[in-house]
Amino acid sequence: MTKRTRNRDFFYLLILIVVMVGLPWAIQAYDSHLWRTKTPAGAKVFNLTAHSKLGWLSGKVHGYDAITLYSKNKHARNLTLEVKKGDLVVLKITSSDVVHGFSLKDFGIFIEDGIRPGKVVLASFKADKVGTFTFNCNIICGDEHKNMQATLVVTA
Ligand SMILES: [Cu+2]
Repeated sequence: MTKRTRNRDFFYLLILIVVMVGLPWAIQAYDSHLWRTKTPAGAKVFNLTAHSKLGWLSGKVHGYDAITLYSKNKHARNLTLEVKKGDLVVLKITSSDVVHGFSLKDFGIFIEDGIRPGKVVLASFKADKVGTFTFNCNIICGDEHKNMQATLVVTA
């Protein structure tokens, strides 16, 4: 191997590393930039994942993680979200398996056209009343559909 081919190989390796590190970074940066424009400053942002067996999970959970991490951890299921009165709440909702819906009827939010795996649907509202509210799935998604309920607590 001559010095010249070694330099060239090194150059290509460098490009490969830049692409492999830079591309995910750029996608991440672009993604968070997009979300920043959609979520006003000061908003309480929650990630929610719907799962047809486990209910509402906290965070953005992939299907395989839902099964391995959450099936043993009952506390992770059907979570409770807590906010204060006056908070602007943004829910970033996704699915880990089938098509789900979302309804939080006390705040007039109904998503019936589907929450699909790999897609994030936004729901935002102002928590303008104190109390304990239930949100659920409004698309029949399986045997456990009726148990897909979770709680929003708005404190004074
Ligand atoms: Cu569902």
